[in-house]
Amino acid sequence: MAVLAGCTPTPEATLNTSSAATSSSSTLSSPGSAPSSTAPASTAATPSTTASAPATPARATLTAPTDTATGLAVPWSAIVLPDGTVLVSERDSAMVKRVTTDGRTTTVGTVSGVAPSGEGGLLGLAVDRRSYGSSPFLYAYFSTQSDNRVVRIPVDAQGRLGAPTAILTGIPRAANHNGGRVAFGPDGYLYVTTGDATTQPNAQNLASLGGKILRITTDGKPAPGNPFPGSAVWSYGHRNVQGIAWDASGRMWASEFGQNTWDELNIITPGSNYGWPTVEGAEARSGLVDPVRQWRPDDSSPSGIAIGPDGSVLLAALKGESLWKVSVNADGSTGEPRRLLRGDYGRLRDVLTGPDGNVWVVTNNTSRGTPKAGDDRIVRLPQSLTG
Ligand SMILES: [Ca+2]
Repeated sequence: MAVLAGCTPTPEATLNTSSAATSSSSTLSSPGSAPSSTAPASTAATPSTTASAPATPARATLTAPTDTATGLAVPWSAIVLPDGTVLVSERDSAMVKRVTTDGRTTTVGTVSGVAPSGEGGLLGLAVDRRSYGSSPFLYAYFSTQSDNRVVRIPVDAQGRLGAPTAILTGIPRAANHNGGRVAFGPDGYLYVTTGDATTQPNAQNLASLGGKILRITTDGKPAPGNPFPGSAVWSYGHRNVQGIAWDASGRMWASEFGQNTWDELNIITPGSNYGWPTVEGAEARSGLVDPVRQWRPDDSSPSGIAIGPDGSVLLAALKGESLWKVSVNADGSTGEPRRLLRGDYGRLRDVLTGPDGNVWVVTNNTSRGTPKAGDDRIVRLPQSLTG
């Protein structure tokens, strides 16, 4: 709490200063959103830790989906800093951009060392919300020519990115199945999702970092209490995980791309085997954990996930061009998935609770699919649509 309190006085000043410093790439959109009315809400809306459900203070009222940012090139991951600043990664440009609720977009840095190709490039972003005020670091997952890796990047007082330091290297990389989501759990450790890098045996090989969910310290070491001594592995038997989130009860949820048959939503427990490549989807095999929900890949292909304001799990679906909403009961059981936004915005890459308390989605039509004018975009969704 002390850390968060320390963050609150500066955000708008920081935002404005650095926006001016990098104004060449500024754009204005959403003419209906007056900066003066949205900025205070952005500042006030984020003092929560990852240990609890997303905060829902002073939720901004929207009557319809509203563009927050347009003209992004292959955006991949969007996160909210403790001061309400939203950052988004661009996979192929390796740029990190700041997006404000009133539609301004500025570049805060380009991550060096990224070698984009295929599904690889600059992928996930994360911040440790509890220490960000005293140690402002951004964490990122990206592909080099030879591996995928996690880096720590200092953020200066103007919000600009410094030089990255690699903390975890050697994650298998291929044209496809690179995983790439990173997020701090409620325990304060950094979770990293990887893919099998199209070498299926990686997923069952505990000596490989591929096909896993990893749990590490901010120095990249295996986190204390990991299930396999001396290992960063938290769970295994994954094909390609690109979405993780924790609900208010501390349950960890993960999305996973299927091969031909079943995409998955799993509840992750330490040391568990999620089956790939032995099984795809639920087969009730001894020793393998079944997904709690599954979809045909044409209907879903889920990347980023988030816990929505009402506690549901939200999944951003690429091929399915939808936002799937899965309600969660107190015992962790789930309701029948609801399909939102079907076809409205094309492929969806990520979903988050924005600093205005509403659900935001990030589209992915510029690398695959059919981009509309203004793609790729980040869209704020009204409560009437998402709950
Ligand atoms: Ca599975």
